[in-house]
Amino acid sequence: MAERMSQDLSEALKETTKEVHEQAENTQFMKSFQKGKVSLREFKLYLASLYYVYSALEEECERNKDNPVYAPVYFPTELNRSASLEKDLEYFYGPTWRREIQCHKATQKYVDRLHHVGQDEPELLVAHAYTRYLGDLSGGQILKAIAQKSLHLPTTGEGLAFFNFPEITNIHKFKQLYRARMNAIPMDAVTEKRILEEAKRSFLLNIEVFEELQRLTQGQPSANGNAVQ
Ligand code: VER
Repeated sequence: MAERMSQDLSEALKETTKEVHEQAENTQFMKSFQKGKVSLREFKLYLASLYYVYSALEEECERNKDNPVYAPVYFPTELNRSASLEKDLEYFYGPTWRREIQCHKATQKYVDRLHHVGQDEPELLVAHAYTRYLGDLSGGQILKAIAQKSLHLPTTGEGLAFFNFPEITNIHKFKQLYRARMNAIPMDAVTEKRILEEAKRSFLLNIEVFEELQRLTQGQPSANGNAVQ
């Protein structure tokens, strides 16, 4: 506790989420993703789930853009993912994509939490933004290369807009700026502790989404996105 109070939020977040990060990396879904064994069907469901998550996250970021507990890390031009996800979903599902996707239970639970936080506990929103956006700017870049290769996607980047951040010229520098901005958010020790807990919670919500995705696709392995049998 005492040492945490003198530590920057960015360092505390990294340290506190180390274990859940490992847990997330070791979910069956992420393990097969890393091995290049993700099927098109799984990838499509993953993007659909992310679409609901980012729509909720970005709606709440918008709501709190002038709130001092969130404003320093409000970077919509650089970070927003919902428009990129819409493009990817259109690429994979076609023009009727909105009617083809569904918000499954674990995704809905995550979405509900994001709205609750954005509306009732906005000081915790930074934890959710950290987990997703810094993750996308880190491991996400590894996953992009794997997805492109294993799903045989065009090198022109179609279907992979989610992983591209055209408004960020230097990812490393941007992450440093983001950390500095997180550290500049004024907060007391109790709030910092709640943010750290919320970050762990957001990882767990992601893990539940991956586990659900795995269950949804179990028994229906397919390389081309069509159900086998
Ligand atoms: Fe992670 N990640 N990650 N990651 N990540 C890094 C940093 C980082 C990696 C690799 C890396 C997730 O999954 C993966 C997150 C969040 C998340 C590296 C640095 C791999 C290879 C995978 C999956 C296979 C997931 C699922 C999440 C969250 C949902 C964050 C927040 C960070 C920044 C840590 C910090 O504070 O610097 C190589």
